[in-house]
Amino acid sequence: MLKEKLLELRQQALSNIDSADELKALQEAHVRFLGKKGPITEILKGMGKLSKEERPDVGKLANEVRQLIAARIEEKKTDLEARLLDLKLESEKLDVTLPGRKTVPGSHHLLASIIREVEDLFIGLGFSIEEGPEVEQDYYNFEALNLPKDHPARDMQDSFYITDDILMRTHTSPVQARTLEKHKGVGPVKIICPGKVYRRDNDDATHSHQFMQIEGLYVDHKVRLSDLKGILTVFAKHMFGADREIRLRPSFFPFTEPSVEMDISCFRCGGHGCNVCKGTGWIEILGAGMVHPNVLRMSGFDPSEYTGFAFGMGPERIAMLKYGIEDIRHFYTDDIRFLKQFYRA
Ligand code: 2NL
Repeated sequence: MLKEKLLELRQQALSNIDSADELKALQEAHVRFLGKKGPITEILKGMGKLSKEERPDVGKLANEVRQLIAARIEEKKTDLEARLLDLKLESEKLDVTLPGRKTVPGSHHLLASIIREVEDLFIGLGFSIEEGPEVEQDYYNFEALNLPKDHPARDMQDSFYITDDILMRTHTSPVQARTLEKHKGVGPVKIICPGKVYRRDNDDATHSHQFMQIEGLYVDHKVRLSDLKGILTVFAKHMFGADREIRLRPSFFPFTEPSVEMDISCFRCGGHGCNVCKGTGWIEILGAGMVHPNVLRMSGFDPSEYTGFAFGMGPERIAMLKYGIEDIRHFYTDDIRFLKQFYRA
């Protein structure tokens, strides 16, 4: 009886082990057949109840069956482990001879390129770059620039106010006022201030509530309008071609006196008249002037000792003219199809 049971157990166990395709199934077979509560252990425990004749045969067979099952489990385990390792190696195979993934290098934004181009020129002319806060005090944004409290440019309608006397700067001029103040009445001050500025505008093809400005300032003994004219001529030729001419027209800014508007001869038609210059032969580029004595005085410079010129331009306008861009919003919506056209521009 017991012998038959053992032979049957052996049969069951071996077929169980053979069909196991996971280590877990082998473990289960081990517990089930050879565990402390398993059938073979039970038989071996019950040996004492057997007759002397039966005992050696059953004992021998039980031990043989146990050893056979244990050996088969061990064998199958080695086998399974090898197969699992093969699968893992296969799935993690790495072909080091494949070509690498292509990464597309980035490029400066067109406006950054324009600003750098202007900066490079003016650094070459002895100017240095100054930066300042975009969240600015009313004093530096307006007061110090000869824009008194009742000036229309200070209208809530045109500026983003944070508090009654703090706002998003509406131009980069406050950086220049701060720099003048820092120099404590001693020149020269020769700077370029590029940066973001903010105005309350409804965005359209020609308006953006945030845009860029580049301003320049040169304050020293005996700086004259002819110095401004010379510097602007160099600038016009550098940015728009060596055969550009400039002209200055009278204008008005609260912080300069006299004030001028600078035009360049049309880079498209050379001055004969075309659709770029709207038939006039001239294109308006920037505003400028001699620093107002009030501005010098408020920043600690003596206007009887020092004079200076200043100018301000919009990099967007320069880029739009140069590349025929028809909508200012292209600069700020980051459509890759737009940006890609100026790759390394
Ligand atoms: C324009 C005109 C201008 C200035 C900016 C300036 C700054 C100081 C003193 C005097 Cl601290 N002037 N800046 C002067 C004239 C014109 O910008 O149309 N910009 C786009």
